[in-house]
Amino acid sequence: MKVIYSDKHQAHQGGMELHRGELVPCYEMPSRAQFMLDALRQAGFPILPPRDFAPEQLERVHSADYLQFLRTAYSQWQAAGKSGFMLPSAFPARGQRQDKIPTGIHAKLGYYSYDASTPMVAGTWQAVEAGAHCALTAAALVAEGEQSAYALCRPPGHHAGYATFGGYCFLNNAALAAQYLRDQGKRKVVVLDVDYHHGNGTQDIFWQRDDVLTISIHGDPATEYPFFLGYADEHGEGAGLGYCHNFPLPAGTDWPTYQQVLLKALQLIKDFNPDAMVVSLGVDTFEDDPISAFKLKAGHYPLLGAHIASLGLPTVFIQEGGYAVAEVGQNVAAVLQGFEQ
Ligand code: Q9C
Ligand code: ZN
Repeated sequence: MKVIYSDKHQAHQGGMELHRGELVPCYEMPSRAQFMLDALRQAGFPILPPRDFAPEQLERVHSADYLQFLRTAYSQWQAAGKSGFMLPSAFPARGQRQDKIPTGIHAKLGYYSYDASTPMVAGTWQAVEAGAHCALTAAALVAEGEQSAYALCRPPGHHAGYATFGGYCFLNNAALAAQYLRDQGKRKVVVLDVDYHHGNGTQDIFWQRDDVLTISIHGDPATEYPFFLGYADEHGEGAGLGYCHNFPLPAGTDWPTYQQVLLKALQLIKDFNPDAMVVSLGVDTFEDDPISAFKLKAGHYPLLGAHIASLGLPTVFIQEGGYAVAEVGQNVAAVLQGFEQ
């Protein structure tokens, strides 16, 4: 399968994040993409650049005012006389107004976000837009008839909601890919999220829809990011009721348990009978991931790929998390190789 990659991701280098209440160097760093690119190239996958897409393509899953904010946020920060990375620090909470957009950039950051783990810098928009174009290109290839494609997106996307950033994510690359497949005539699309963290942004975007099924297997939000979504009793709303499924799993989850749950998820997908699939592929389920608590080993990733392939669906893989920097490349390549066998 083709790998879509742009080196524009390098322009996004956050500096520091607030992680579990402590300011630490960003886990989501450029070398992640370099390790993935090296491993995929070595495994023989062809590497292609993204195509260009109209700006309106992003409005299919994000609000216009949010996109305008992302495009201009850093220049607003500079106009306020500030430099370096910027982090939100005040958020609208219970009992406060959700309908007022403050004027200062420091406050706008909080309006459009829900954590302080997602810094922005001067090159963030450039990187994020290129990543979204990688996802859309992979979706276009599959819409045009390829059985699969992989987008090496960095930063990741599945925590980005309709009008919110967080969890290192700004544009929801998986949602953009799923919507693109819908727009190109695939009638039903499933997004299967196997990143360690709940795909809250994807769930948010498709919450009221019955044409895109969202399924996420992840660390229990009672103890794991994003903490405030991803429980098993969330199933969608309105027309979307029944088209969302969450499988929160405890710390220490190993392959036998994971596989059992994966098989349940695959059965739900078969019952839905989609025309195409998007996989939010995080490899932070790895035993040595520094911010996660599952126990998958390198040898399990080809099995994960093979299970996904067993559905026989046209499939777009979108890169999400994975922070054991030296191993992410091998693990991602292993999933794709397992899928192709
Ligand atoms: N107190 C992805 O894997 N941790 N994102 C922040 C906040 C954020 C992970 C902790 C982890 C986000 C795509
Ligand atoms: Zn993750």
